[in-house]
Amino acid sequence: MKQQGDDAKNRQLDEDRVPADDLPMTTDQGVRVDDTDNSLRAGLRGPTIMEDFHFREKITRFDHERIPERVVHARGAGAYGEFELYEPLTDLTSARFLTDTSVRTPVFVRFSTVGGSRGSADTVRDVRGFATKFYTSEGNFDLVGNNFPVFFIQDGVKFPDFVHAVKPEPHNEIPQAQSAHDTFWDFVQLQPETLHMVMWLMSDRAIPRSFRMMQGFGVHTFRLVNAAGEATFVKWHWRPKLGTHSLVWDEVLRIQGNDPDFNRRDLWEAIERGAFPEYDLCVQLVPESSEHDFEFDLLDPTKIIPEELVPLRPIGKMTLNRNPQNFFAETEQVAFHLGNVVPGIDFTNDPLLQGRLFSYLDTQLLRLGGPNFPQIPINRPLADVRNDQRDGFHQHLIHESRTSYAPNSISGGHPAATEGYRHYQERVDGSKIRKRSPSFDDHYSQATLFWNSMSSWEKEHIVAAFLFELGHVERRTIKEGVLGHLASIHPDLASQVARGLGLQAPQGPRVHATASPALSQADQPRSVATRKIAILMADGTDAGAVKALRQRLEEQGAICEVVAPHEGRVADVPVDRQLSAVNSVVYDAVVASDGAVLSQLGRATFFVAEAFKHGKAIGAVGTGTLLLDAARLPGDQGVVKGDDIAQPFAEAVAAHRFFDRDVTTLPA
Ligand code: HDD
Repeated sequence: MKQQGDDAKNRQLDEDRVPADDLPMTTDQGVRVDDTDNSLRAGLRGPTIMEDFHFREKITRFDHERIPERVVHARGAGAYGEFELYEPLTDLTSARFLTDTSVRTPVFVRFSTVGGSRGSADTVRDVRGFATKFYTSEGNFDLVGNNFPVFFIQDGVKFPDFVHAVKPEPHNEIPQAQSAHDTFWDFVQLQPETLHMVMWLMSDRAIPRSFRMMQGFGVHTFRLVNAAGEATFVKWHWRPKLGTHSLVWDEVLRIQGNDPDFNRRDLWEAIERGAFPEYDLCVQLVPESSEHDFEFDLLDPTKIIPEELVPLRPIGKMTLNRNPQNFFAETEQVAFHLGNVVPGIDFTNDPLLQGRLFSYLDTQLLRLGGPNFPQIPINRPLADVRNDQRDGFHQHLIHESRTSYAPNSISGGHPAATEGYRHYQERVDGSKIRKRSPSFDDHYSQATLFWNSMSSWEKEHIVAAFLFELGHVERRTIKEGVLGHLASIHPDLASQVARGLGLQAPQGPRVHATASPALSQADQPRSVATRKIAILMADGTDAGAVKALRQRLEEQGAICEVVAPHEGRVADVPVDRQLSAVNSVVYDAVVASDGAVLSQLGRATFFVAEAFKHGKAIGAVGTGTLLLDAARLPGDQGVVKGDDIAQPFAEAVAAHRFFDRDVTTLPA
């Protein structure tokens, strides 16, 4: 079966869609309902009567609306799209969607935070899930990754411990969606395999500007297997076309109140506008013969293969081009499973990967109420499903065959496919032991590599993050334990954190100076496209200048919103947001187009000063410079003023942030 774009999945979903209509209401049994506002009662002021089947059905359905939220990754947002292949990978894999460039494979992606409940804020310091379901013609392939390339632990058996430590503490369920508390840092100090991932968590990667500006990683080493049965190790990478960009911590704290749905809304609005998020799928390939050529173990999920050692090869592009129509039916009920692979893709013995192979199917059985969840529209493969598995809760199909066993001589049955999935024939030989390989022992070298690879502003942000987090830890012994590990990562990191905590950094061993420049976010693709710009206006603004600027920015794909002290219009320009209803934190950049009125308003000067503090591009046209003066900006890096600022301002916005500004004099 060949699929053209996501049409095939669309057509399949069409069969299950219930469009809005204004036909008369019925019960679930199809009986028309004449009144849904009043329960059946004995007399006008009498008790409700049991035989009111409509009341009973309506309330029962309401009582059962919730399913268990995911144990982790409870909060998420999804989108449909398609994957197209750049070049056939026939020498590496037999997977059809990776060998035929004429096939466009439908996908569904769910992005998520990890620690928070379903209703928690989007912009917390956390890992982001990046899970992709490829509906290939050979069955579903799920790439269940994160936006960090490593993980906290090396063995699946530690996952409940880790999750219990980072989740709210069990006695009072505080704090929500935060790692800044004793149990998380206690786990870190006692389990140093977490340290590399903790460095990522303390970096700006943990507060992405957008799901559209975030990398994704399969984390583990997987295998590609070609038609001849030959295997190659592979690491999966998603690279966003818009570059990898982050928010800043102070901004994040304010966004949580201003717009808890910040990342979810951003994804939704971009797709509604037709600004479809795009990601390259890249692979790092290692021949089986080179398995032991590295200083780390390829099976250790707390290690990356630095791009400088094994370059990334882009093999295809994913475009997200359609929003779901029903959050529950699609985004909540989607069930990912690391074990969903197609011929040509296989696993390795990474003990974390192996643990995950058990957990995902197990969790879906509870969350989705039984073994028939693959029949739910969002989970249903496009490939035909034929087997003798039957019955169970919520079976939707009526299997007509009189036999549900194989082999059978009565009604055909399902013969084994000649070209079915064949597991890679890896030779395995060993004694049963509960022990980790010594090749998993080094917990510091790559944490140091990460630190060494950061620019100076990224290092400052990491130190500030450690201080925020450890500043929320009550027990001094835990802080000291963490400091001990930081000293083994880098003396500069340890001493700066120790100073802030008023503690002494212990002496660590000598650390290496190797860096991997690809890990830094300092040099990213730049684009003004989809960046959100606030244009501050007030009565008296030169509307002509604003319109001209807006047109030039929008031609390049920017999204401009007019923010003014009141709703309605300023001159003949419609106001999008009222100044008291928004804050600078939900924008990427600000243009001041009036100073006469706005410089008298504390809210307006704060708007500009705050945007400056968060490193954002600031523009001024006309009397807008007066507003900048009133905001007392302590510098002019990324500040563009003049009559024709469109081009230089667009370039400043595309630069994302100006982190080298000295903002120490601005209020915290
Ligand atoms: Fe997991 C959900 C990613 C380790 C057990 N995981 C889940 C999701 C993502 C990841 C993106 C959300 C999927 C969705 O949107 O529905 N998990 C990872 C990555 C890991 C990882 C990249 C390490 C490399 N996970 C991991 C381990 C275990 C689990 C070691 C258990 C042994 N993960 C689960 C789960 C979840 C889950 C409990 C919760 C909800 C779900 O599966 O569907 O089974």
